[in-house]
Amino acid sequence: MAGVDFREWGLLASIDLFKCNPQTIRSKEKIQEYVIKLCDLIGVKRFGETTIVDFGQDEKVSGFSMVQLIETSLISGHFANASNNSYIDIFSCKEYDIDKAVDFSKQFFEPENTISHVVVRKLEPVKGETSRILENPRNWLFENFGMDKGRSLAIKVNEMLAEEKSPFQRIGIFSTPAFGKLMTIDGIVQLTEFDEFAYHEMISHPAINVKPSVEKVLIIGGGDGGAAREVLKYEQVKQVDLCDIDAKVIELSKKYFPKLSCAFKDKRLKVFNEDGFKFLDSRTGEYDLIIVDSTDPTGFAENLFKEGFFKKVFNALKDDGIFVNQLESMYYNPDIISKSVKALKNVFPILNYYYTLVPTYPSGIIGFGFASKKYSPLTDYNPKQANGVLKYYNEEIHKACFVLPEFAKKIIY
Ligand code: SPD
Repeated sequence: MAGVDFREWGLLASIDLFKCNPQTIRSKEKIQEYVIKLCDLIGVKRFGETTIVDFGQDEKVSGFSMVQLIETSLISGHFANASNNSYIDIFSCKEYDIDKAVDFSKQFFEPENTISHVVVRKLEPVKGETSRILENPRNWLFENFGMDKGRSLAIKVNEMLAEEKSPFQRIGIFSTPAFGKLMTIDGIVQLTEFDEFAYHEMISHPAINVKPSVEKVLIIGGGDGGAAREVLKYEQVKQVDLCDIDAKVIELSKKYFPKLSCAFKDKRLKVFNEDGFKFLDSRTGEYDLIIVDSTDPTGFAENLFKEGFFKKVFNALKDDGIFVNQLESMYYNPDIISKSVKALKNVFPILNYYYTLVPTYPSGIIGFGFASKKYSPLTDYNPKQANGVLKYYNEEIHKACFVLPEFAKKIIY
């Protein structure tokens, strides 16, 4: 009977080092020094001389290749002059410390980015069986939101439809067998056709169904158009300003996500490709509702989670205005949530937190801050008719989504 055997007999580390120090990778002496020091550090014995050869003059292929036999197998390396990338493989049937090898390689070649893949070789398969273990399966997209803690989200991909680098971020569009088309920003899943409704309905409808009148709305971020589509389902909404710094997101959404980007055809929508911070500077007491539909708080989005920004939002809202912002997973981001909630409470008199279920986000759950100058989402429920069918939001959800488990209450209240 085939089973799982955890006995291991060999370790292969493939270390990819991107944009290394050009002088180091072009020096035969330095590569030799690297091999000697590496072997000493991880306790493997060199067997014979190091072979280091240059692959020719043509810059496209030129660069050193290196092979060093060791008593327990071999180490090889390829150093590409055209890209300044290095690709190192260390295979040994004697165990060694992979972290030490990776850290030393980074320190020696000074790359901008590093990826390491580790393959653990195990016992031979049961006689007559061919066993194939995919350690890093191809065509899977991994959102590594905590690899160090043993967490990752994997989604199988059919093909990459687009990858664009804007001045602000890297945007990817993929087709997937399970979730339809999918958008990433800097490797973070933003939305899929399968479950975007659960996010976009919930970032929009609860606030509109609390404040008696919502005519003017500002969306910061949200360049895919999903939140705008939801807000525009209400006839009472007369104007939606959408301020997304990155025109590329809008362009790609229009091309690949027609059901999201239909909002851009609505005459009530005005688009501003500006920095949300600066945009707010010139707005006072204007909006009934401000929504921040941002990516996670890394890079320039980080400021959207801080008190200085919340003060500007407060100032741009009418006296009875409401602010809703994307506020992460109560399971995986308690620190971000508690810091932002604290800052929101310093600015707004009423603060609640609610959530929705989105299977393609880490932990399958994502929350929102509901900060308000006057109305409470719990006691001022004021239902309104939205045009078109809603797939997630209804009266029961409105009442239930603000009810939090004990551990989340401790983070928020
Ligand atoms: N962890 C990812 C959170 C992404 C939130 N924003 C998504 C944008 C969809 N309009």
